[in-house]
Amino acid sequence: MGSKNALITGITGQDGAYLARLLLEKGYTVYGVHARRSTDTLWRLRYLGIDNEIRLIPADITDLSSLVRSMEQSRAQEVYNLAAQSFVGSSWNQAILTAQVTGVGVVNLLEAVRIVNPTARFYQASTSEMFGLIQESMQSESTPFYPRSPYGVAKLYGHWIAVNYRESFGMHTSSGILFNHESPLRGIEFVTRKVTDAAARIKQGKQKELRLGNIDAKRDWGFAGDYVEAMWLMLQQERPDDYVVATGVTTTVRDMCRIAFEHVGLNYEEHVVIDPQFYRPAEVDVLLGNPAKAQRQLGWSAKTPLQTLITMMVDADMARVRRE
Ligand code: NAP
Ligand code: F7E
Repeated sequence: MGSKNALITGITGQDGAYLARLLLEKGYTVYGVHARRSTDTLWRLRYLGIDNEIRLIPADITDLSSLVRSMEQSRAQEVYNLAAQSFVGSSWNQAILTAQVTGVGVVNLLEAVRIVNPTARFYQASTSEMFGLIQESMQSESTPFYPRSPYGVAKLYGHWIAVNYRESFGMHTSSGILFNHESPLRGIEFVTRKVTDAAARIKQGKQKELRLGNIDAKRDWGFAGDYVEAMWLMLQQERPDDYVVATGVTTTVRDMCRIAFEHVGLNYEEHVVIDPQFYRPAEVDVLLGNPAKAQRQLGWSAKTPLQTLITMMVDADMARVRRE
């Protein structure tokens, strides 16, 4: 079998970098949609040592013609749509941008696939945020959705339009309903990285306190490196489908802080300050995924417990802060 071509949008993000590395290891030729920015966005690809192995195509998820060109240039048989305005906290202040990038961006890419190569397999990065105000204590593929942020609403559009293109046009579109997943490559605005970075800085005398919002919120956190394997597996199935990808364990932000600070010999209670500016207009209090279908049909399960994940992130931040 000749090597396959894959196109990844959001390749400069956390998941894009890990997925690109996985596909390169599997012998794919990897193309990435690269949105123009005035700042350096290639640091994650450099961190993984793969920046020279990716073929970047200048394009934007809001610009259909650039996506058509990306499909033509890459001749991709597999398309992974990871591009998004992905920070829930910003989505209330940038609701329209979030709708355009995270929602309408999906149909732009589906159209580009339909125009250029409708047989290409398509992965949509759906999210547990679509469950929002949870309707069942453990969320599975059949749990009703109730998004609680402009981000969650935009993702719900993306999810259903991917289902719609599957059912209307027979396209091979699959959605991974991924619960929170983290790594040393996580953006600093997300709570795990904010905490692990702060623990490292406080330990090394470069920061005194850590200001957080609702630390009683609970999340089902896994390791991004594990989760990108589930994305790939979905596109290897004969039939497209939707899958919850999660660990099946939920933990408070408070306990996650405790793990991070204890790893460097600190007590989080002496450093965390509650700051209402980090409260959200509507909170998702608790998320807990049921990954049984992914386990059964894909043979996938999460490998990295939260303790291992958070200590890995603290160690990476300790080294990063030391180098600064
Ligand atoms: P991330 O680190 O925030 O990466 C987002 C990516 O989207 C970046 O590469 C960004 O490019 C790109 N992007 C933003 N606007 C764009 C535009 N207009 N055109 C093209 N690209 C654009 O997110 P992530 O954590 O890797 O997550 C990957 C995907 O999974 C996202 O769709 C996210 O919503 C979804 N998801 C994430 C989680 C999670 O816990 N991580 C869970 C469920 C679903 P720049 O670097 O140039 O800004
Ligand atoms: O917040 C609480 C916050 O921003 C987690 C994205 O990848 O996962 C992510 O969305 C929890 C929330 O992630 C702070 O209120 C308290 O309850 O790390 P987060 P998120 O909102 O769950 C989903 C699955 C996605 O799809 C998204 O793209 O932590 N929290 N204090 C805080 N959160 C932040 N960011 N900062 C705080 O100071």
